[in-house]
Amino acid sequence: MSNSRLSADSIRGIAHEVGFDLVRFGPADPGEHAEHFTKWLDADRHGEMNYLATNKDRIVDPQLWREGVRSSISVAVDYSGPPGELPGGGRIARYAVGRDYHRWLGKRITKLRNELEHAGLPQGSMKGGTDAVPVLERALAVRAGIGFLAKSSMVISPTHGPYLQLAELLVGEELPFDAVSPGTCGTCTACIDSCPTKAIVAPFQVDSRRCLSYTTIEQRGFVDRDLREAQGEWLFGCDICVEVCPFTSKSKRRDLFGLDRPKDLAPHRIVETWTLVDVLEMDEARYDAEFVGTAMRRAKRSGMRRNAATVLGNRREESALPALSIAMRDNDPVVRGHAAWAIGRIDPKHSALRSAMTIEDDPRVRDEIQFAMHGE
Ligand code: B12
Ligand code: SF4
Ligand code: SF4
Repeated sequence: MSNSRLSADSIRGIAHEVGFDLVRFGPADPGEHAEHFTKWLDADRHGEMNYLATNKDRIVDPQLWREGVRSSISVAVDYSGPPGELPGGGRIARYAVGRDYHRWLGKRITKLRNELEHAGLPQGSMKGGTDAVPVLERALAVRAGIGFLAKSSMVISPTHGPYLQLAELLVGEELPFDAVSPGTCGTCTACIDSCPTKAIVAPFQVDSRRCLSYTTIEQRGFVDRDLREAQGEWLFGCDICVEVCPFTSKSKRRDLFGLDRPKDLAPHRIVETWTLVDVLEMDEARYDAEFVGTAMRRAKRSGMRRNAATVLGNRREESALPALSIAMRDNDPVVRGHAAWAIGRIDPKHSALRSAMTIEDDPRVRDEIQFAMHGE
């Protein structure tokens, strides 16, 4: 290793100490993955995530993000654990059940950066983060040997499985790159076959516009009607392509080994105590007070209430009809429209639909009410 007083083993030791389960070194650029990414953008598979297209140049060329970076210290935390389920129904993807990982994982990356500076790496040459960074984190992780790229497009570690949150610190040092990870999907297609919306359109390729992780989190406004039933129980995100993966049960996951879950991953009180009706009914003040510090804030209040209505409809939850009827008079047309859809699934002849039709003036909501009552 050039330009550094630190050995590769010391860097690894510091990163493990800071709290990363996997630490590998690889190139600081995405290599051939850059082309896959630009093709994906060209096919509009990013939907409304315009920040990906806007940052395209920096994403494919990390030198534009921080000049002089040569290596990536790619790290991962195993976030496996029990499914996130609200009492009475509604599922939250595992990555979002605890504190917002952008915060706690971001803090670990900052700590790693500070510790490495303290140990001798020049601070100015480092740039890092997690998720909300203009880098292809999966590409860097694969190139560093954290895991292999699977058909679901998840990076899977043969030892720790797919429940990995990725982060990275790009540095100006020439670190000794690790070997690429062993492991392959072989002939398995379980994730492709099980995806409820057929979002994995080809091996390694996800069309966000169909992925529940996009429609329930990133997408604003109305969700296409033909994707709502497939949303099933999912209130926020989706874990199906990971749950069905054979590497999930084969791996040394934290939960299978009875290891302590870090407190950051402990389920938030919303996940432990709220019902779907609570989510549907929450006002702005309650949303602000309770959702602060959770990754679920990404969906915004409107998105969470929309999702709650959809799941209540999928559950055909008759006891939710009074709350859904009140939601038909909400200020938010997205909530009104999805509440109408949900009522239609439970009781298409319900009086709330007829009375809402007499006063509704938003054409999209009128269309939803019409569909709820008559299926057309
Ligand atoms: C946008 C985004 C999404 C989008 C699009 C995902 C996608 N697969 O395209 C949506 C909202 C759908 C999403 C969903 C999820 N995401 Co996401 N997401 C991101 C984000 C912000 C950018 C990724 C991106 O640019 N996607 C565009 C595609 C083209 O790139 P990619 O996802 O890296 O996929 C690679 C391969 O697909 C390959 N490829 C593409 N086409 C082809 C074709 C061929 C032939 C080949 C060989 C390869 C290939 O090239 C890509 C680059 O390496 C990253 C964070 C980051 N900064 O990287 C997190 C990230 C990828 N997401 C993550 C997670 C955890 C999830 C979810 C599990 C969350 C959930 N439970 O709800 C789901 C999983 C869905 C899935 N099967 O991918 C983790 C991945 C962890 C891991 N072990 O892989 C990341 C790294 C965040 C993090 N810091 O932990 N996500
Ligand atoms: S997260 Fe769910 S919807 Fe998205 S690709 Fe995986 S199984 Fe399909
Ligand atoms: S379910 Fe099968 S095809 Fe999909 S990622 Fe896992 S091993 Fe690969």
